[in-house]
Amino acid sequence: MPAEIKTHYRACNLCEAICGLEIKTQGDQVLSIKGDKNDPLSRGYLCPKGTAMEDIYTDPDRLRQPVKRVGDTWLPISWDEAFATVAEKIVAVQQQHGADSVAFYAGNPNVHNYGSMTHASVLRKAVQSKTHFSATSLDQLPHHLTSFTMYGHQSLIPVPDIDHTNYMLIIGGNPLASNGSIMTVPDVPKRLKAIQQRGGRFIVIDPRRSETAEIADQHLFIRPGNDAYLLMAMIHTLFAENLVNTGHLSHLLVGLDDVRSLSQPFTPELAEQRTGIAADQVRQLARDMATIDGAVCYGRMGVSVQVFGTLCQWAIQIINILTHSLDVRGGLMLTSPAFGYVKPGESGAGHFAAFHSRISGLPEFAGELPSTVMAEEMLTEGEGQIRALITTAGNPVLSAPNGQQMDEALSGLDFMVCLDFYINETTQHADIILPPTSALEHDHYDLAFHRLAVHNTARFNEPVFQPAPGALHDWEIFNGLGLAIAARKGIELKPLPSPDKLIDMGIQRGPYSAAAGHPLALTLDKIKQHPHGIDIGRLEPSLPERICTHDGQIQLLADYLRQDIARLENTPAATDKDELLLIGRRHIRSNNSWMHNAHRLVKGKPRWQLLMHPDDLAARNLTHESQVRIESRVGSVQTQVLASDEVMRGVVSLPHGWGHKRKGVSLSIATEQDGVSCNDLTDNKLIDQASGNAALNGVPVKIYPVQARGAQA
Ligand SMILES: Nc1nc2c(c(=O)[nH]1)N[C@H]1C(S)=C(S)[C@@H](COP(=O)(O)OP(=O)(O)OC[C@H]3O[C@@H](n4cnc5c(=O)[nH]c(N)nc54)[C@H](O)[C@@H]3O)O[C@H]1N2
Ligand SMILES: Nc1nc2c(c(=O)[nH]1)N[C@H]1C(S)=C(S)[C@@H](COP(=O)(O)OP(=O)(O)OC[C@H]3O[C@@H](n4cnc5c(=O)[nH]c(N)nc54)[C@H](O)[C@@H]3O)O[C@H]1N2
Ligand code: SF4
Ligand SMILES: [Mo]
Repeated sequence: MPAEIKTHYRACNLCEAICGLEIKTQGDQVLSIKGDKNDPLSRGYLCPKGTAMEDIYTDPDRLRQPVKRVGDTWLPISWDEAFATVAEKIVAVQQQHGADSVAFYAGNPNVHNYGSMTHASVLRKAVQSKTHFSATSLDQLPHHLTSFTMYGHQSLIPVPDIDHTNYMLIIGGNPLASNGSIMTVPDVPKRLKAIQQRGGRFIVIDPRRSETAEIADQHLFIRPGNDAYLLMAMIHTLFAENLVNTGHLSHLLVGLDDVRSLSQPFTPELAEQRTGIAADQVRQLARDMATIDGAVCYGRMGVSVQVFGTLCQWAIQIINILTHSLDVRGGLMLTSPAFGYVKPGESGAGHFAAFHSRISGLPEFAGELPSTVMAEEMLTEGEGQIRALITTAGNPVLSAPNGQQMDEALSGLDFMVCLDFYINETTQHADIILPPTSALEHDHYDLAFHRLAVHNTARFNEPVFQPAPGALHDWEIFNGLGLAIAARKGIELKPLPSPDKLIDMGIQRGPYSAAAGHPLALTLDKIKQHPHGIDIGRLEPSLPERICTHDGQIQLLADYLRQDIARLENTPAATDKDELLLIGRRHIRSNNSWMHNAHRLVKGKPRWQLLMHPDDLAARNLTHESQVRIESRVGSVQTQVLASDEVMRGVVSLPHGWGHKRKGVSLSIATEQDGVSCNDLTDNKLIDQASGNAALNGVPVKIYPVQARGAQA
């Protein structure tokens, strides 16, 4: 008799949109994956990656058992042997070279997997090293630093109230491809269209006419890395034209006069010179922000991951504050999640510059050093050198700048262990790989992204499939490995209970609990009874009670910003006419570096080429679809160029996460794809100096023709 057909509801955890999926299965087969129409947040939306959840589950290349390296091959081993070997090696390295010689790198999917978030601490406590890196410093570190210094908590990050805004200024974000970031916004195409349908507008500022720019009311090109001039000039204009209105936050603002005086030199005319956006247009943007009711300014990767990333994110907060757009309907608002609600006294506020990296002296944030220094800390001999690495759900060889240097650094380690289910560009360097279950085999509650969602909801999902016999979840690996290391060191350490139990405790202490006197009296059990998710309401104004600074005031200007504003003032304009600025690109069918092994996502026309303006091609005697050599300070790659007026003159665009034809990679579909790694060009020394975040956008490159085979140079 054929197995029964079952219907499951499960959030997709591939990106920040956390769409609800309706998954039909029969036995261990997926029959269909569709958007869950009854999900109160995603309302039936899903993107092509949602259906690829099946491909991860069925992928024959996905590891299902721990493996250890033997020469150039991998030998399956038991969990007991794996944990014992890793414990022995880690403890030996620490005995010989010190506790901090073992480093951690945590990749992006950790925040999409609640068991990793709740349980990584067990392993950390056992290892006791203060050398931590993560994808945060290749991404949203400027947001955390800004929230930490202004509002007193790194996770008190307000998001656009997109469902009620009348004017949205999107700077360096492409939600139509990314489905939103630091703004959980499933169904973003409809939500953007709804702004226009209610008579509002949205404007995109981007060096590329992105998919989002295509449907915007207005798109303005901007020279990469220069947004800070635009934002400072908007602040300048708000003061100069007497447009400042700080509304209900007025009595909370510390440092307003300093902001005014520091913005003085940044005229719209200076912004025009640096950005290419006309001075009058700059003024108009400021006026619109100030005069339109329910306006919001939002900036993402393009402005976070560039040389003035922190200054940009700070200036965006300031613009919202000065135009009475913070904590008001249609503006930038705080979320009220059932778990992880940030209020004064909440742990994990963050700390900054408590210690610095050994070689470049970059500051830590919340206990992490910038990932741009990870390779140099491995390659530079001396006391404190990193000798072993634990990666969890990360692929720094393709994700961090100067990938070739990272490759070399990893190959020189004494020991490396990876929690990952693929043998990819990074994990191929490991001695042992510990593969967790895939997403459909474990339960799920989104810890990170309900906290950033444009509408408050809560949802718990049971596993779609039972895990294969003997398989372990990420959280069980953290428990098992942590205990094995602790036992070897003679430290007493207890395993943590399963993640669902931990979050139930959090929910029962949260704002919708009986303890808080809320009529919903939420518990995890109650949430479980609603597999589509529970609607817990729109975003509501919630300041000043939520501000976590020591005095309850909003600190408009931290000291490091004064230095950074001076740095902006003193940065000369670029003069090298041959130089082009490299920016990234995301595509709806791609997901960072690790979803290129799904046939349904990579089929069709290739998407890894370099985009270049026709005039820039002509100036170099290059033609559409020709092979070019791209050179940066750190490396050189060859790829195909496409002529495109999508990018502004002087700018080229190459997506990251490609370049799978590296030695040792065991991904049968991904390794068939052409394309090079953008991060073989991005520069580990090109950083946002305020935070140490990588500047992966706006990287200076030069481009040359590649001579056809046999042709004379
Ligand atoms: N040039 C350039 N570089 C960039 C960016 C850019 O825009 N341009 N973007 C940056 C950004 S925003 C980010 S977030 C980083 C991402 O950088 P990383 O986090 O380092 O890389 P990912 O590509 O997300 O790799 C994820 C890894 O996790 C594994 N994995 C997936 N799910 C799980 C799981 O549930 N458990 C475990 N244990 N492993 C899992 C995958 O197999 C893969 O190896 O890249 C950054 N790099
Ligand atoms: N399909 C898909 N979705 C994803 C991901 C993915 O890889 N694929 N990754 C996820 C992750 S980890 C993240 S962090 C988010 C990122 O989410 P987003 O930030 O929305 O995504 P990006 O496509 O990186 O958008 C950055 C935009 O900034 C522009 N830009 C580049 N340099 C500059 C500059 O100097 N100034 C300005 N103003 N703009 C600039 C780029 O052209 C691009 O359009 O997406 C998430 N969602
Ligand atoms: S937008 Fe796509 S990848 Fe992101 S959560 Fe939704 S279905 Fe998954
Ligand atoms: Mo990211």
